[in-house]
Amino acid sequence: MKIDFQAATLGLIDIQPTFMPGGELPVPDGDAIVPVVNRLFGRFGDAFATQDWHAPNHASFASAHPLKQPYDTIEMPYGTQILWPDHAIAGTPNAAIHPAIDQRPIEVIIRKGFRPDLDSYSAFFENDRKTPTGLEGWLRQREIRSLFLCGLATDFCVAWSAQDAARLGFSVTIVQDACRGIGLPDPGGQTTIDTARRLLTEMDVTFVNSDEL
Ligand code: VGL
Ligand code: ZN
Repeated sequence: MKIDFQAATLGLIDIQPTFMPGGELPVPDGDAIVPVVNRLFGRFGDAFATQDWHAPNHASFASAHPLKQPYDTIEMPYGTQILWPDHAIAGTPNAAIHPAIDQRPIEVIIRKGFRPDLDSYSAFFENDRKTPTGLEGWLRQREIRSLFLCGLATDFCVAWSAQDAARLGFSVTIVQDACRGIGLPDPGGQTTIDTARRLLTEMDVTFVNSDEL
């Protein structure tokens, strides 16, 4: 694959133990991406990372809503919100970037979801799709035009980040063997992973394997 590595950066989305087996919101096989991501650093000049970073009692937690169970939905002022098990509690060890990730190449870390009443899947905007995280400014000032995304989960934070990046005019590639998804059921026997992939492909987001880079 021909890549202008000068203008490309690797984005690590929510590679936190809270989203891995043994964590609070485990993504199946989520820990398998750690060595793949470490190998990818060698190919890119720059890297950023995000961390999901919630207060206890965050509005996206089912436990914050009487009578609600994880994976139920509620209507928030900004739209429908899936309710999750408590996860990514700011400052806890499971909310850290996974300790086996080589952090030397990571130049900036964006934390998201820290407003108690507003969730944030995307690295660019909170779930109202308006409140910016500041990542766009960092990328533009660094003259980065092309993003390669990896992390957890493919169908939520990676997918929403890829969608926003494509809308903002960045060229977006998802390194699929460096991602894992949650896979909630979607209509038509599909999962949220299938739906995300279809939507992103329609938006010209490319999917590759790490050995193609
Ligand atoms: C995520 C659900 C809730 C993710 C974060 O990182 O994909 N998913 N919070
Ligand atoms: Zn979260």
